[in-house]
Amino acid sequence: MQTTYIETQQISFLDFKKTVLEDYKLGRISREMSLMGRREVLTGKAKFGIFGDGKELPQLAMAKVFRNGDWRAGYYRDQTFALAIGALSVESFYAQLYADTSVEREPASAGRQMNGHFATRTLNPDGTWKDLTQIKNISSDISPTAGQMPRLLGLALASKVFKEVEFEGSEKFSSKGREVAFGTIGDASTAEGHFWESLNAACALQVPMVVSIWDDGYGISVPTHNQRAKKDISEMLSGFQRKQGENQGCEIIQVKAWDYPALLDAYAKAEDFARNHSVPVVIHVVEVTQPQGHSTSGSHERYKNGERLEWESKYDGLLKFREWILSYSVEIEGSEHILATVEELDIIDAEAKQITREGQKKAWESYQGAIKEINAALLPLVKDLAIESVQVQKELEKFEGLVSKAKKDIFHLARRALLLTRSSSTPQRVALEEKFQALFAQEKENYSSHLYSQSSEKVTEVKEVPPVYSEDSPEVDGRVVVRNNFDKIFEKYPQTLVFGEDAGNIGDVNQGLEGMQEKYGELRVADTGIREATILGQGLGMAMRGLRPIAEIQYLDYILYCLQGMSDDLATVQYRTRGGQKAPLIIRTRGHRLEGIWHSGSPMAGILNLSKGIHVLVPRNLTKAAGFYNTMLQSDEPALIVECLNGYRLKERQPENLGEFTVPVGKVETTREGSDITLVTYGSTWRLVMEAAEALSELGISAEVIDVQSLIPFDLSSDIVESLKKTNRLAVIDEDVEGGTSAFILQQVLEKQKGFRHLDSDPLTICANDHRPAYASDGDYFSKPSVDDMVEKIYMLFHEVNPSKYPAL
Ligand SMILES: Cc1ncc(C[n+]2csc(CCOP(=O)(O)OP(=O)(O)O)c2C)c(N)n1
Ligand SMILES: [Mg+2]
Repeated sequence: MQTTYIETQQISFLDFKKTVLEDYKLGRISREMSLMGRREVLTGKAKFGIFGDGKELPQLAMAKVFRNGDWRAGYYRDQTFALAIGALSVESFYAQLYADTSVEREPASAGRQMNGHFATRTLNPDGTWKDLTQIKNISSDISPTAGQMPRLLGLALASKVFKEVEFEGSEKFSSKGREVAFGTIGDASTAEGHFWESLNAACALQVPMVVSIWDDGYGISVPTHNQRAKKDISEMLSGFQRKQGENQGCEIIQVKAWDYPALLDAYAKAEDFARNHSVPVVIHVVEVTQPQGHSTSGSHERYKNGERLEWESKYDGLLKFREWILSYSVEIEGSEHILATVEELDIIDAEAKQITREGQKKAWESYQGAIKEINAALLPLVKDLAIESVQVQKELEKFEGLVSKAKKDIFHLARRALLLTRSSSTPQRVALEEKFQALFAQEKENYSSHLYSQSSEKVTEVKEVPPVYSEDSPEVDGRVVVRNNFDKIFEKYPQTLVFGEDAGNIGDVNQGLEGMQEKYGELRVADTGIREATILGQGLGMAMRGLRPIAEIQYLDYILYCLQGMSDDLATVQYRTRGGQKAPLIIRTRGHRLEGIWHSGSPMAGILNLSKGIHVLVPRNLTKAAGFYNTMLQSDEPALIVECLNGYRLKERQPENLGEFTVPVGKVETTREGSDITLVTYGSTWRLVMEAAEALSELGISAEVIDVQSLIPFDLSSDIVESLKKTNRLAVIDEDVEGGTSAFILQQVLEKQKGFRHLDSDPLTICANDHRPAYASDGDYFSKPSVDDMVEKIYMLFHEVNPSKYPAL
């Protein structure tokens, strides 16, 4: 038996005994939480439960080496770890199981996430950063399996960056890069590409990352030998093993989930590799059990045979731990010392049960208490109304017949009562209406706040600083404007760094970063492998740790590789923690029309729809793009900035105040005034629309052109409808497919801004064909809206209105 860790601790026997028994107790509490958790779901008090039973021991060992300032990116099995580092209590565990919306009682997600989705709050209530070096940090979990891995890479890489980068306030984020990022993943989830991509990148970058694989042999019902090339993931990973003298690869440690001393040893070794040598480590924890099966959704007896079930009960980690404690004895100065007797452990077991029961009861009472408060506020008012309405009385009876009452039931009752008494204006109804509105607004906040930042650094608070031009402002290629602006950015903000495929040495494929690596070094201006999902994760993790990364995705067409992470992880960071965490990552990419199927796509609607929570900015030229970077760097929010792929060689006047001027988000720009029709567009198509407007003017049609610039947020001051009030006609021109971004723009303008009230003609959309854009200039002409298409379609709108003035084409 390996006992190196224990031996090297050089603590007194009494302290050792205390630690072991505390671990045993915490393990037992965690197990009771799982057992009782399942019962809470099966008796209908909670909707769904997923627990960490069987995984207690390795998590206790992991917690031992997890220090203040460290980070975890893991998944739903880690309740024991979260308990052990003080990020979870019995009460907060059950508060999450019940979906309690109180931040105090359920700090991980305020009731927004299923149970088992852990997080610590890295932000103060006003959205400013806490001192992250003084706390143990859990980046908020997400449900998509392996989705935590790209973020883990970024969390680990940040330590490496902080070894060299310092800036005002950086001491709140890192103690000179000494922090380790710990990851956890299930065995079956190692079949996901994200796992391999992240591990590959970590091994290439040599980051302080320790990934634990909880190998319980199953992914829900599917045994892992059906999921992988080889049954043994350690064997598969052996090619990643670091070789003596090489600065690549990782260490792989295999350890049994029920072997307490070996686990302590494994984690101590792993910590040393990662913290002291910046070497990534995989800990393959084998012989893990799952006493209650996967989740409350099913029973594992359906897919595990008798032999497996018997083995699992024999090799239960806590049972083995108990056996080990009871068998441990050591001779000190002639007398034998033991850790505990059976009776002592039985007492601990009973205490664990008691503590769990009490915590669960308290959590339930608090959760119910909040609902009862709403009931107490609304029910008497509904009862008052029931006196004047038989129908309300009936609704009330239905409500009172419900076995359990959730918030939605009382709100439904109040809304029904208000609806049924709509023609009454008695003081009773007024009282109910007022109370209902106030409480409903509170619940809206509970369930819908923090999709975007609510801090004083939210992007809409950034001051607009127009670009300044002088007579000497040079006309340069667009790429030079953005490059020179990046130069100012890197100078001004030491916490910024950019990375992507070809972003370093050659200064990106369009030289928008030319010379920046030479000037700012390979850490801040870096090349990466071709691995968009982890480029995104790299940025996300670093942004969570106070850096200001700019993750470059080489072309918009390839953003689909990281759209999962954008959508599931980045876009939801603030929302899923109810403002407890943030990741102000900027994603830089270039796209829209150029050449060929995968170099001129503009799938903006797909991106928009999947990324609510991330600002989506579509500047028409590189000066505007530069201004957006300057804006976003002053805010604490994430954004996607799509540069125009065909704009790098077009001439632009370079502003004098590079690095300073800002382009406000959510503000449209009218780039041509007109009186007959409003043409709304964005990005690369804008130049063609301007050409079309010129051609239309020759046909006697005066077109106003509006560049949206910012799709999310969209026209915050409703300027487009103001234009419609004047022109009474609307065309949206967009190189996305039909019903794509143009549909979004129409919904915003017609419905939200009530633009339909001002239209004298049908609204028109001019979009790309549904197929991908064909190659070369002719492919573009026939696939995307051309100036000819625009002129003809818009002209025909006027023909419909006045055929004699505008004869048919
Ligand atoms: C991307 C994705 N696919 C499918 C699921 C549904 N799902 C949830 S857990 C799970 C099994 C995961 O097994 P494993 O990684 O071994 O972890 P374990 O639950 O065994 O600890 C699956 C398929 C998911 N959450 N995410
Ligand atoms: Mg598994």
